[in-house]
Amino acid sequence: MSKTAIIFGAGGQDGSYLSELLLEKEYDIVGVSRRTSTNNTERISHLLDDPGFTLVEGDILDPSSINTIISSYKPDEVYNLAAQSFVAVSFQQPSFTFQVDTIGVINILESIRTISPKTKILQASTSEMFGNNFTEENPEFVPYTLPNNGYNPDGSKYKNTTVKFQDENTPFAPRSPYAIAKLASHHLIYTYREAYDLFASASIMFNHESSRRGEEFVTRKITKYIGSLVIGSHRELGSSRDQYYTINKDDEKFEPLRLGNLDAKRDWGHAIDFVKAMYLMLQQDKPDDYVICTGKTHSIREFLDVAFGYVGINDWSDYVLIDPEFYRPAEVDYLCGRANKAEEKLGWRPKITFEELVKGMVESDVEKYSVLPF
Ligand code: NAP
Ligand code: G4F
Repeated sequence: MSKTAIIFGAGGQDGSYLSELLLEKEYDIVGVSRRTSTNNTERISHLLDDPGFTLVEGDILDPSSINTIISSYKPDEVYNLAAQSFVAVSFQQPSFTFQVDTIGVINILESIRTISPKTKILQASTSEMFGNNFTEENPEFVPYTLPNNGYNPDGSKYKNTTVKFQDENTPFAPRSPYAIAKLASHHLIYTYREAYDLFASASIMFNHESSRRGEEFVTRKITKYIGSLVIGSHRELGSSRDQYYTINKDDEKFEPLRLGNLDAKRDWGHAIDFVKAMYLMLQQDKPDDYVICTGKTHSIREFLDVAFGYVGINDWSDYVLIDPEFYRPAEVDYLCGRANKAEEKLGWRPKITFEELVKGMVESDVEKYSVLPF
């Protein structure tokens, strides 16, 4: 018999990929999306006619709508991906962020506890909960943490180097209303697991992106901008990559790309890999929390290098303007996860590399936003 899963936030980036994954696994999916006056189901429009996918309206701020959905379907699994997920907005709308990212989670947990206690739930937690904390290790003592087992190409050992990472044992130190609200729900998941024996797990996810990423996040903001710079491609000529795209050099036509802090570092993976981890977490015998990440970190500058480089622009400084408007009141400077537990217990490893991620996003936005169709 096929399993039933409810996905809150089905219309978001992750919700759309998770829906595709669970459909492949022959689940019956109930995708929950809140009512808005404009279309918020664009990312799942290709799934709406699938007999395995049912779209229902519901808002996690409204307990009665959640109760109705949970009692109608008594699902095997619930994935709560619904959130006000933009850190910058959480500084401007802290109360709303708390409502959705904490009270919304209480509403779902209470509904499961009282109506369908055998339902398993996955909560989307975040690496933002670590703030500026990290764990530091000297690889001389833990040589497997560095490439080549901790040896230099000449056979000598790495010396006086420490590796900095976040894993399940790194203490939390949230630095935004978003991170605090998510940390409260993270603790709620643990509390409901302990107090009521619910199968409640949390994926502590580092940044993950895709061509479906919201356009306000820095990666997509950059690739969308690059897409709009391109006015043609020479795909059919089989040219090398730096001759492949024609860039609009008409300065008057294009505003610069306004960005904030370019020195922050993020561990960026692909959403397709991350939704597999979410699924695996609910297939385990016991509920637990897992860090989900790639283990590699890059600054915004490095993202710019690779993304602009992909369309043949090796110096992006003429295109980018630092605008303090995009600085955050408090920044998270360095995120680089270590997913050893997920690898050991779930058999999960990300497959898509940073370079493949950036390439896919640039190509998709060139198709979407380039000035001339080709
Ligand atoms: P996203 O694209 O912003 O999707 C969030 C979804 O939640 C949207 O479909 C949104 O609907 C929905 N939603 C918001 N408020 C709601 C409400 N009150 N009731 C019902 N639905 C509501 O986020 P994502 O990137 O897919 O991330 C999925 C989850 O993982 C989020 O919880 C996020 O905080 C967490 N997370 C993401 C990352 C990442 O790097 N992507 C990393 C760590 C954790 P609308 O379209 O109507 O707004
Ligand atoms: O792309 P961002 O907005 O993502 P951020 O803040 O890391 O949050 C994302 O990842 C979290 C996991 O760690 C999720 F929980 C959360 O839901 C979301 O998906 O910003 C990334 C970095 C920041 O350091 C920011 O200050 O990019 C920097 N940045 C520099 N200029 C900018 C900009 N960010 C945005 N959005 N826009 C800018 O112009």
